[in-house]
Amino acid sequence: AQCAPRVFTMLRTARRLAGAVKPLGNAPQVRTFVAAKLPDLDYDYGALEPVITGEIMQLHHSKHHNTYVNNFNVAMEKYAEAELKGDVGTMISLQGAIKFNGGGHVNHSMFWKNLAPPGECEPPLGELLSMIERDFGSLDALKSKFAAQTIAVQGSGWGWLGLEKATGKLAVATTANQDPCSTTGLTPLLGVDVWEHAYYLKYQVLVVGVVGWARGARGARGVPGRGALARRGVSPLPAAHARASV
Ligand code: MN3
Repeated sequence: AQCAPRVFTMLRTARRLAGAVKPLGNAPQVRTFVAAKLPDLDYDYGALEPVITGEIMQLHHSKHHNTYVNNFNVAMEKYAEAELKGDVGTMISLQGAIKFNGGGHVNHSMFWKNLAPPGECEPPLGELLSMIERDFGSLDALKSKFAAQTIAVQGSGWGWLGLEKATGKLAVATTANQDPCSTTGLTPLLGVDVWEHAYYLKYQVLVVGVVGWARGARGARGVPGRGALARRGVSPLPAAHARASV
């Protein structure tokens, strides 16, 4: 019974992801959706070197992320067919694939925005820095907490810095597999991929350094206030490196 609300949330998320589900014409109502697409990166594959190699970036984006996108679209098409037929058994059986691949798509779409070339990274400033200092003590304390919790993820998953809407506080969280940050109740600000494919064998240990905050993303008016942060679903605001060390 506990799973039910999650499933519905997941399906709503999946539908949002896939675009509006629009009835076509009058009757019969045919549901369709706009297929998810692999987003372009804001930088070249090699732009994050020497922190992350161009080869890893290319594989991770063009192969792994693209696979999540394709599998998500296939699952959503099957789901729409099953829904039309009232085939509840099939609809239920597809939910795992929708959650995994839809989550993979959402998570990676944000991850690319969280990364920036080394020369374009700056520490957080303004209200965001104030919030970090208020909620964690200091930026270094946030980095330590983030690294400790993220490295402790068993198997594969994600580390998150998110905003707790009810309290307006920042918090660190982790999720397993490709579960999106939204499953923790936090609005994601920054996510770090803790899947082996994110750094491959070249990097034996992932040391999470929440390093940079993209200069360009902060905009002319500086760091957005708490309200602006809270309204962001997938925020391009903070950019971080998952700094990998050999
Ligand atoms: Mn990945």
